Amino acid sequence: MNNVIVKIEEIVLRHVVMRLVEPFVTSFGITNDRSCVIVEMKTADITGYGECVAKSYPGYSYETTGTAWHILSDFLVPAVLGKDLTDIETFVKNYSHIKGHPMAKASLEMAAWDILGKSQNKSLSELFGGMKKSVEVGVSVGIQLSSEALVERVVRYIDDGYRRIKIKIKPGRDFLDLKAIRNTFPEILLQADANSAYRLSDSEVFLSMDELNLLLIEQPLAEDDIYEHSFLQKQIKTSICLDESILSVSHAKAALDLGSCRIINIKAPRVGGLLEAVKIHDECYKRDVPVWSGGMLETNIGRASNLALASLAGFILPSDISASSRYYEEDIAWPNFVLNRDSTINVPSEPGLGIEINHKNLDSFTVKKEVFRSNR
Ligand code: OSB
Ligand code: MG
Repeated sequence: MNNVIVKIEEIVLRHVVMRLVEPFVTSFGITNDRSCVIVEMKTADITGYGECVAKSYPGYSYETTGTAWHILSDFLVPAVLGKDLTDIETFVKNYSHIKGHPMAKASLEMAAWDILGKSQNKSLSELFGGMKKSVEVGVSVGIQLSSEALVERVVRYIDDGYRRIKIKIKPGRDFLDLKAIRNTFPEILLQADANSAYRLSDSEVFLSMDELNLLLIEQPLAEDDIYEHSFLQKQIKTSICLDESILSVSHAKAALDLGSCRIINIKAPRVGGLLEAVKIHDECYKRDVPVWSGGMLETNIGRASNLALASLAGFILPSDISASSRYYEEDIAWPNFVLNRDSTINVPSEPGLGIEINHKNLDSFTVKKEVFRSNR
């Protein structure tokens, strides 16, 4: 289908709230119910979906479900409504003058990718040039009540088939938690995520972790401390991986040039969308820097997007993309992603995101809805 002009006729925003199968505790707080904004974008023939991963509370970054709703409804949706969707580069130019708010932007872009894939009869993975049919994954384990409870939780995830464990850490719940897992599982692939809970003056605790044979330590210092991470990386043997600090390909270049990290966690929503995420992948691939896909407790919509991205060749470390059942009892889209016996999850191969909306569940989890129609 060449030169097909697909006008964006209508966009529907939904604020969705879903109960997690168990609370998720990090250094920045506890999540019981996860909020997100679901974007539904319609052309005459095709509907695409996107997920905005901003949560109800600004603990991971400044964006929230509320700010995303504001930025989408007042600025982003009006900037694209009535426009022709020809390719993603042109699509993002419609709102490139709007500063910040990467998660809001990424959700709109995700819906556009879904439409483009469906119109060209190609999966997102095919559009990106992804080679893998399945991707290696692990599980991200929240802070538990005690080290013993943590080990018990990890045992059950390992029984489920996860071969890589990431645990959340914070000051006072770090070395001993990691040591308890290492003692029980001397061989397991193990890593820690601090979500920026430490200062450079805490470097001693990270030095002590050098004996634990960790794959990586994720985002130990503040998100605006790319420079300070370079000093920490010089002091410790374990590789630092940056998450919150990397909002664009230029941040990635700066962090790698400075020696602030040796690994990058790529989350398309954190960097404004899949287009920028692929650019960061390409830059890292060129430099032989390993990347993996992070997660934001997505529904199956965002999970499909993460799997497509992680099918690219440079995603050589296990990603935070767990089976659907690790997150929600009931999801808003099919398929339910399952863990294969080799700790991998299959990449969707159907056109676009490769998912189908469960309208009954979507409606029942929606707490607010607004329809925007083009008058052009
Ligand atoms: O820092 O990687 C993170 C979840 C919410 C916010 C931040 C993070 C996370 C996770 C969960 O670690 C990963 C997942 O979706 O499985
Ligand atoms: Mg992280």
